[in-house]
Amino acid sequence: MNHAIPYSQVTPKHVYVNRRRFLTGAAAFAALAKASLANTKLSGVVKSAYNVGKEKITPYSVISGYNNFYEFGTGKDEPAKLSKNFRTMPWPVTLEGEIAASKTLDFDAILKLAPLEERIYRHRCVEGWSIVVPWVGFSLSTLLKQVEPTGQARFVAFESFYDRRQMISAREAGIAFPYLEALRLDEAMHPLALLAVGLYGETLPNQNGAPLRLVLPWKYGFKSIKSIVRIRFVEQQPRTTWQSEWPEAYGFYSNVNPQRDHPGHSQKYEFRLGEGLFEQKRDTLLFNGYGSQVASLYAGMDLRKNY
Ligand SMILES: Nc1nc2c(c(=O)[nH]1)N[C@H]1C(S)=C(S)[C@@H](COP(=O)(O)O)O[C@H]1N2
Ligand SMILES: [Mo]
Repeated sequence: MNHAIPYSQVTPKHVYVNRRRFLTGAAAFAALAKASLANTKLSGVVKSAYNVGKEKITPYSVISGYNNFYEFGTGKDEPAKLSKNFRTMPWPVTLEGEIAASKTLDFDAILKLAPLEERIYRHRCVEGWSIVVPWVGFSLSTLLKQVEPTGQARFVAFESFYDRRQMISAREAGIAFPYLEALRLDEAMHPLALLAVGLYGETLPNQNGAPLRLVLPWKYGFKSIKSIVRIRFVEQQPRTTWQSEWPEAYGFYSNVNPQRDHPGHSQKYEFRLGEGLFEQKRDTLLFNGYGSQVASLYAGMDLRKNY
């Protein structure tokens, strides 16, 4: 476990110091004026048992500079630039559907539901790159337990925020908005499924899905939906964005599986970003290496059919 590595060891010192902003004085005023709490230090973050082993944490500049967030552009460098003025305050999240009573919680209330944990997770994008991220958050189950599902609830559907005035059009992005994702209820309740509110000890940068997003480290990156505003408990398996766009390439489960290739990308290998000239080609692992924790969710299922 390498959670004790100080960030100052993985980020050049000047970057590390400059990024620090505290919610006091001028910074608080600036945050309010921007209507965003991005890059604000999170206090009381505790260590978690859910950490990858000896792998190096990817530098902050890579995690926050090379993104997929189509609502803010399809180029990897675009989300960081185009999301600068994204308004994430206030941020109500609605839970609805097959539950005893709908409930809306603001981001501030969600932050107080449980102690914030740092969890260092591997992330594998279907495009063939991977990163190691020190997320901050708590299990998604903590939020889902705020409501009482009915006997019909079998899946949980997630919807991202979408506002044409702040984001690009579906036509420009080439996919429909709002971005939709979904999980089986038992997957959503698995403790590894993370509701992330920060990284590197601070609130999420807008480009990484501020103010809150999912992180499902055993699945391909696109399942980890960003900037969530609606969570719906349903009986039938919901349609998801990428499955609707290209069903042969993107299945409902999308568990990382080196034996099941995407038509356009091999899933056998990956390149770890941020390793400079010596970026290593690595073998991709089944369930992205989280099999001992999650494989039982899929016992008896043919993983090549249920991709
Ligand atoms: N709303 C929304 N969520 C999204 C995406 C997106 O385009 N829109 N891209 C997905 C993809 S393909 C990946 S790899 C991850 C990237 O997360 P990161 O930029 O924080 O590394 O976000 C996922 N969540
Ligand atoms: Mo991705």
